[in-house]
Amino acid sequence: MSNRRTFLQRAFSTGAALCAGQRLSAQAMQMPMPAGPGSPAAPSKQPVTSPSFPTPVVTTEVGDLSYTMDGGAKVFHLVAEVLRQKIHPGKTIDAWGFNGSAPGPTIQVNQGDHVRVIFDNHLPEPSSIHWHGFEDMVGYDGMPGISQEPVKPGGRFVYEFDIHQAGTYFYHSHMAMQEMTGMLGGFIMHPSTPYHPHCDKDFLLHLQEYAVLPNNTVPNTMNMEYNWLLLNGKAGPASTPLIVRLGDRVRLRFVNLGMDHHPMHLHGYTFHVTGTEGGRIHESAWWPGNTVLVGVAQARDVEITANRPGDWMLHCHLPHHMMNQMSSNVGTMTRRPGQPAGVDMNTGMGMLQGTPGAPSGDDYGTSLGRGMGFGSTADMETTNGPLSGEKAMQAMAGMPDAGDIAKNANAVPGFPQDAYMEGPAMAMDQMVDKPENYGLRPGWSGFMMGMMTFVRVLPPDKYDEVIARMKQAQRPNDPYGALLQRVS
Ligand SMILES: [Cu+2]
Repeated sequence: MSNRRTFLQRAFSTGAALCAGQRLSAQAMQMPMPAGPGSPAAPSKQPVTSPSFPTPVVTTEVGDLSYTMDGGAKVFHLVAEVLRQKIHPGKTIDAWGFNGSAPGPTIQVNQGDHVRVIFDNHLPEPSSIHWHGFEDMVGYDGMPGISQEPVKPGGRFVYEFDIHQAGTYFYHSHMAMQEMTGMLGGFIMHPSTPYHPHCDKDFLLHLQEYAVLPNNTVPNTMNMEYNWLLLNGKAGPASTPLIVRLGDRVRLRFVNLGMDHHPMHLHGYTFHVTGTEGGRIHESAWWPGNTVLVGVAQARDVEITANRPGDWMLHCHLPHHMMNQMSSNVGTMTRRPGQPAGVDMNTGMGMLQGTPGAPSGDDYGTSLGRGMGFGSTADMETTNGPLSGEKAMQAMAGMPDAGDIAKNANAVPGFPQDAYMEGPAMAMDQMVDKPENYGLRPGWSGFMMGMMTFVRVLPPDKYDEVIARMKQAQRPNDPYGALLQRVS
């Protein structure tokens, strides 16, 4: 898991860790990494990893960026770098992000703080960081070639802010393609006068999409057909549920720095939209809903009182954003008896001769790449996926079996509607096991994909059990850490 590395890197923001980070990136790029000229070094004091806020914001998967104090300034050390990240049990990608993760770790400060961000560029090309929505000096706006020199590979730039705003803000590379491969992160400004009513839980969710075709690991930033939809860098069911105690008041902060707009839908509740990327909305202007459209470059804060127990789904409601590894198919969606499995590019798609009926014809298109590597590859009736196999079904407790498919399913135009699957989706409860999933209905993971997770509103006994397991896990730099410290 890349998280392990993330945790280790984030555990230190001292000079030693800086050297280690430079070594890593230098190896990856096979080039020397000069130190940035004319910039202050990171203060070598103890990092503050769990600052005190009335309600700390939890960013599942990525956690927070620690800081050190230098006089009255909170000093954050933000490192842009290339990284590998597991976004799903079956998919690891090469992303660009910050301090070991994409999105980068969340920065949390208080209104009134003086903040310094030391930005080091460990990418193989220039970059700079834009502080989205900050009302501050243009010199720190992060526009490469406009407000500052682009930060060259191995270079450094130091940003300074007096935080007078409050709300859900974010940072990102202002090189558009860098942003699309993961270079973004949250920046929470806690208000000096706490919001009313008080929220017991506060979560930040980055809405992201990547186009990473099968057998590829590098997000194609020019492709506009996205097939991986993520919350905080994970696709369902690998996303981490939001753990809430029955009765808690809960704030969800959605941040969208992608190419698509996302209508985020919460089951079982009517929420109120209480904030935007411009900060808090006056209570008289809150509006109710159960779906909030989070447009590109926008933030939306919503709040509920979690008074209805259950594992409630929270997801983008665009149908294609509730799936994983979507990719355009050719031909009909299922094979018929007599069609071979696993035909080559030419026969299947007619890449060269264009026959028969190819590239998008019904004759062979659906066989393309679908050979499972065992048994006869001809005359098999719809055994494309592993799900028709008895053994596969036995391994997935709680999943419906192949008997759920009508006998004549293959004669029905349009079957199946889950591309590459001829039956229910695959459950992988064990592969995505974590304390936050404890007690979910067996087989749940077969029904959760893409930009999707749960708000788990747990009665006290179940809540205590899950929290105990989360504590027991003792995960280094646990994104839930600040919250776990507060609950007995
Ligand atoms: Cu969406």
